[in-house]
Amino acid sequence: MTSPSGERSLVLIKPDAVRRGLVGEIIGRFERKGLAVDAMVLRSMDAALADQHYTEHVDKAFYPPLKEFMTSGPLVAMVVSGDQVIEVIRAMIGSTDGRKAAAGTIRGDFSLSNRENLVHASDSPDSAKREIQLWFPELA
Ligand code: FUP
Repeated sequence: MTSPSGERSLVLIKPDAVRRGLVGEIIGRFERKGLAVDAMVLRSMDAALADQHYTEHVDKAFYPPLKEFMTSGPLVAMVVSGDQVIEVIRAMIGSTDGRKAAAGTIRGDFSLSNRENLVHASDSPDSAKREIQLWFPELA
């Protein structure tokens, strides 16, 4: 799907970021970069949505504690758009493990965990399409 601002990504500001009061910090980084928020909601992820969202990970050993964490409290789900937004946001978030993520990235600056790493963002146009359909069917 196209957007007036270009490509789109599904972004989740995870329960750890909500608990730690980092929502404004994270959204502020996206805004200051010049990206647009097309849709946003505070909600929780239930078990069924977790299994769908993480369909490629459900059989992995790390999935049960990941599911427990992701369903542990409210998160902020957003559709963010902009020029090459998928690649741009992935660079801003940093590597999966917050202990290894580069300083200056969101995970590098605020996470010390490979699980509680604050943000999810779509990793490809196909993932973005699938994830936006899952979280914001009215926009897909
Ligand atoms: P990323 O694309 O960086 O969010 O990372 P992945 O898609 O590889 O993993 C999705 C989520 O699974 C991560 F954000 C955190 C969790 N995870 C673990 O809990 N343990 C691992 O070893 C790898 C990933």
